[in-house]
Amino acid sequence: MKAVEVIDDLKRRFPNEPEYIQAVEEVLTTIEDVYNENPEFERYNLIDRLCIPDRIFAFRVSWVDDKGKVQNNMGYRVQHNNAIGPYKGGIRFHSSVNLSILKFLAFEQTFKNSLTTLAMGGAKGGSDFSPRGKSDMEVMRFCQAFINELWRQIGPDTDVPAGDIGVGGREVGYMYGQYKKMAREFTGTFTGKGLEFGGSKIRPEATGYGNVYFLLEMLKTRGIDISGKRVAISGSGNVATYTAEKLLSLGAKVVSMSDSDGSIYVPDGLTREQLDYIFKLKNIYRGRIREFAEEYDCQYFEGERPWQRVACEIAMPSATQNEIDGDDARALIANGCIAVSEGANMPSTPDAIREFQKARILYAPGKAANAGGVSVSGLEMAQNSQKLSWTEEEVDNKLKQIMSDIHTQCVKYGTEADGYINYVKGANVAGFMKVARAMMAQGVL
Ligand code: NDP
Ligand code: 2IT
Repeated sequence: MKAVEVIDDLKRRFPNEPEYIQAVEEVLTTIEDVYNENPEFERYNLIDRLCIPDRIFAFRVSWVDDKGKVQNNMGYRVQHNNAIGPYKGGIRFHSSVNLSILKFLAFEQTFKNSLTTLAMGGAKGGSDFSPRGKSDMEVMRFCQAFINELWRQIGPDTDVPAGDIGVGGREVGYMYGQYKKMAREFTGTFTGKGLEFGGSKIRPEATGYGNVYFLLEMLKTRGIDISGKRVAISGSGNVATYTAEKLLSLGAKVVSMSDSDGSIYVPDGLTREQLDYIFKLKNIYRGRIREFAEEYDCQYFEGERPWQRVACEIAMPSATQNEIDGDDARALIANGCIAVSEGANMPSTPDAIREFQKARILYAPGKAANAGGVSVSGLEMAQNSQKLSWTEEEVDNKLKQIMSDIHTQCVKYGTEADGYINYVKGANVAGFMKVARAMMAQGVL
């Protein structure tokens, strides 16, 4: 396999899917050597089968808004690969959602889920519906209409969706409710459910906590203590807020957060009370981060991401894809950044990744660092199958162990001759090998 040839072929076949091609390129260029050491992979044309999703569902979602007007959105589910377990991955509701973005996310999810050590295949779904500015009833009607189309394609051992951007506990609750009504079964077909109906303790916290656990493992390789370190976080949603909470409990300083309108800068670090304010602002009042700046009279950069202006030792991008470009990466490094751990999926552009690796700073890609979320989803599935629920401590301990195991895999497959740990290569090779062996064993499907 020549990575460039496969990528050129995919570009020709899917010319309008830049995010998908970007995600594939990052993986193929790092697994090329390992792939070519196994000639049987090539005989089975494994690479094509691994890059192209097993199947994609696309559908129209029609629903009625509060004014009685009929609205139409697109809905999708990309079932990428189920070689090692049922299709598994979140659902994203955001105006930017399209097939290229969902294909990149489903592709990434396949390798991420492989790294978790649990039995989960890869999938992703979503819609160009934006919950922003919609009433609760509008969100409910949309979720019900979305599931009316999708419910036949999912199930506890077939495909298990969860949250992502724009899909949190409220949306999962509405979708699960409609699924249960249509399928006439009460099973663990969604994760991220409410605690009263099968949700797991620590699932809401898991992506943010897991990212901090992974960061601690990385810092340990260089003997660096987290206490007192300044951390720039982007986003102010699920992943960002629980990342911040865990960091504060460890004595680190969270100096920035953001939303799609702008970012705040708090050089001395957020207090616990200020973080609680952000949590309420985002989850209860569904407000903007600008309101935090007004309330606490701190610096606010309208229309800007945190990276250019903030002095920090650590960056934890937790908003969206391609939110750190080459210039941002250079600014971060110049301002003293020594570690980047990705809460979001593919937040760094290829140029930014090159800068981080060239500077030899600690850099963990999302598929390793943010795998805590889907890992606790896997633990939620296990609890649902057993019809038991585990304690917070049990789940948190398992999460810590999984993040440590993912780190070990990255070190095993990613350590370079000079001792630098290339976490991108480590995560891609480890994730790929498990899926590849399972596909080989199961024949041409
Ligand atoms: P939320 O919807 O809870 O929060 C998203 C945050 O990012 C919001 O602050 C939002 O701002 C901001 N944001 C979203 N899109 C953009 C954009 N295009 N430009 C700038 N800011 C943006 O989502 P999550 O916290 O769940 O997800 C954040 C990231 O983490 C995503 O990349 C997701 O794929 C990834 N992830 C999530 C997991 C989970 O368990 N939830 C697991 C693993 C990864 P605004 O309110 O203005 O839109
Ligand atoms: O990107 C991700 O890993 C998620 N959005 C979580 C997926 C899941 O199934 O919990």
